Amino acid sequence: MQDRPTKLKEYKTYIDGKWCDAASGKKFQTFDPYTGEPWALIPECDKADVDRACEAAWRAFDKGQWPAMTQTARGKVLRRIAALIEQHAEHLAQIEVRDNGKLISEMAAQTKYMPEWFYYYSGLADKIQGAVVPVDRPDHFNYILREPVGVCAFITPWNSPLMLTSWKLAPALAAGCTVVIKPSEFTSASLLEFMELVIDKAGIPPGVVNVVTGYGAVTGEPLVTHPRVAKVAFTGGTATGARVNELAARTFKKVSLELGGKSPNIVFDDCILDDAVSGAVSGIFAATGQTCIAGSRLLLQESIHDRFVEKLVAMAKTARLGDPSKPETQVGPVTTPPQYQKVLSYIDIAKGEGAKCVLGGGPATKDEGGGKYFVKPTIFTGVDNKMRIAQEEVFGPVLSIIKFRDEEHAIEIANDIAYGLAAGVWTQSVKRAHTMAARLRAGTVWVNTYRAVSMTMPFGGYKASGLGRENGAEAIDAYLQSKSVWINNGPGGGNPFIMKTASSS
Ligand code: TXE
Repeated sequence: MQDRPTKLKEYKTYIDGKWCDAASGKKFQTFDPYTGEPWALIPECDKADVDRACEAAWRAFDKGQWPAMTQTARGKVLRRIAALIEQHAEHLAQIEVRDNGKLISEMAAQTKYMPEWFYYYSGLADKIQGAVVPVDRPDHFNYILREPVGVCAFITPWNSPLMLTSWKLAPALAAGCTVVIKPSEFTSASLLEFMELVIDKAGIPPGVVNVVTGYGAVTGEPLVTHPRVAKVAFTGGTATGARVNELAARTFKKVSLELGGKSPNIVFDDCILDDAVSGAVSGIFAATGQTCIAGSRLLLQESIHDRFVEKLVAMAKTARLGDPSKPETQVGPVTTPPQYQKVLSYIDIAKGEGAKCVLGGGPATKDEGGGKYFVKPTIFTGVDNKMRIAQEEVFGPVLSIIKFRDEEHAIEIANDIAYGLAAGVWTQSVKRAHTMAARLRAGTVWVNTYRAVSMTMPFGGYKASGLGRENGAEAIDAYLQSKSVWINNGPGGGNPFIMKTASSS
C-alpha cells in the first residue's frame, strides 16, 4: 500500500455470477483521499444494469437453488464465506484504506472481525423455524412458516464499506434471500474485490449476490424502486435515507435505515478521568469523526469541565496525522471532497455562532502531517445545545463541548436532538449507569466505553437515526416474513356469507 501504483486499476462489476462492464460501457474514477489522485476505474451502472441484476436476483430467488437449499447447507456456505474473509482480511483492509482514507489499523480490525458476522448467522440459519399454533376451531391444524422476503437491495456508504455490507449480507443470506448491492460511488473497489476473493469462491449459485456500482440518483434510485426488490436496507445520510424511504414506500417495500447521529458522550464528575478523556478522543477523533456513532457532543459536568478540557486538548494535540496506510497514523484524511468542504463549513458555522475554538479549527498543512483532505482535530467549548454545531451531523473530527449541572440536566440536553443512535456515559455509580441507560433515547448506550460493536448486539437508531435494527438475533427477522397456514381436517360448508370465527360455524 505504501508504494502507490500510478496506473489505474480497472474493475468489472458482478452480475448473475459473471464479471461485466456497465451496459453503457461507461466508467468512473475512484480517488485516494490521502493523495487526491485517482487510482481505479469502476463501471458506471445505470437502470439497464440494475434491471439485469434484479432479474438475476429474482431468478435465483424464484427458481434457483439458494432458497431451495436446506438451511444446514446454507449455513455451511456462510461458514465458507467467513473462512475466505479470514484469508483475505488484510488485503481487503488495504483496498478500503486506498478508497476511503481511514486508518489501516481501523480497517484491518474491521475486516478481521467481519467473519464473525457470517459465523454467527450461519449458526442461526438452521434455527429459522415456524410454529404450530392452536386456534379455537375444532379440526384445524395451523402453523406458521418463516420465509425469506425475496430480493433485497443494499445501499451502502463510504465510511466502513465492507463491514456495513456484512451486517446486511450475513442475515439476508442466512434467511435465504438474494441480493443486489450498490456500494458508495466513493468506495466501490473493496466490494468488487470481496466478490472476487470471497463470494465467487464460496460456492454461492449465480444471481444470489450481485453488484451494481454507480451513483445515487442513476443507480441507487432504479434499484430502490425496482419491482423485483422486496426489501431495501440502507446505510447513509439522513436526507438520503428519507428519500430512499419515500421511493421504496411507493411499492410497499420493507425498509431498514441506518442513518446519522449526533451522539452525546456524557462525563460525570465521579468518572475515572483518564478513561473518560480517552473515551472522548475515541468518540470523535477515531475514524476522523466519520462514523455515524461519533460522540460529537461531549457533555461535561460543570465541576470537572476545565480540568477535563485541559487533559482532552493535551491528548488530542498528540494525535499523529498522516498516511492512513501506515500503522502509526492516528488521524487520516476526510474521505471525499464534498465531505471535506462540509466539515470546514461547520467549523465556520461554529465560530460564527460564538463557540470557542480551543484546538484545531481548519485544514491541516503538510507540515502538520496533512495530505490532500485533512482537517485538524478540532474542539469547541462554550457550545449551547441549540446551536447548529450541536444539532447537526458534521461527520468529521469536530467536537462540541456542552456543560451540564446534574443528571437531570444531562438527560435533558442529551435527548434534545432529532437523532438517537448512540450515547456514552462515564461514571462509577452503578445506579447512575442504569438510570442513564434507561432514560437516554438512543439505540445503543455505552457505559465506561465507546464505539464497541458486536454481531450479537442489536444496532440501530431511535428517531431520525433510523428504522429497524441490524446485528443480533433479531436482525434476521428483517429478511423473513411469516406465512399462516390453515388446514381444515373437519367438515366444510357452514354459512358462506360470514367470516369464519370462533363463534361462527
Ligand atoms: O451519503 P449518502 P453522502 C452522513 C454524513 C455525511 C452525509 C452525506 O453526515 O456528511 O451523510 O454523505 C447512495 N437513491 N453519512 O452524501 O448520500 C449513495 O450513492 C438511492 C452517515 O456520502 O447518504 C451511497 O451509496 N441511493 C452515514 C449511499 O446512498 C442513493 C454514512 C450513501 O450516500 C441516493 C455516510 C438516492 N437518491 C454518510 N443518493 C452513516 N450512517 O454511517 C445517494 N445514494
